[in-house]
Amino acid sequence: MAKIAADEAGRRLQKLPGWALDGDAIKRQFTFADFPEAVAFIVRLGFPAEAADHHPDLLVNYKRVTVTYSTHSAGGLTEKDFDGAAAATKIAEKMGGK
Ligand code: H2B
Repeated sequence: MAKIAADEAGRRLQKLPGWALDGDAIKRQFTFADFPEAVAFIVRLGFPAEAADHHPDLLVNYKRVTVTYSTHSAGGLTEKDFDGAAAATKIAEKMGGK
């Protein structure tokens, strides 16, 4: 899978509010109503991630979940990371995550 250059990554991030470049990755923190909702978000995101064979790094702090995507095999960002970020955003929004 082809790596996406930093300038192109910046353009794509404009369509993903809240997401930011973090080195070779993109990252966003979502806040949910409570801890179980934060964990439910992770479980829900797990299914499309597994289906796509593309797995985010996930960090839970109480009701906040930080989602980080990069393509390890490419050593940077690829299309799959932006697809994952869009999927995570959609799931979070459906759950009332902010
Ligand atoms: N997820 C991410 N984020 N990057 C990868 O390079 C990657 C992955 N590779 N999930 C996949 C699994 C690979 O290890 C398997 C064998 O397809």
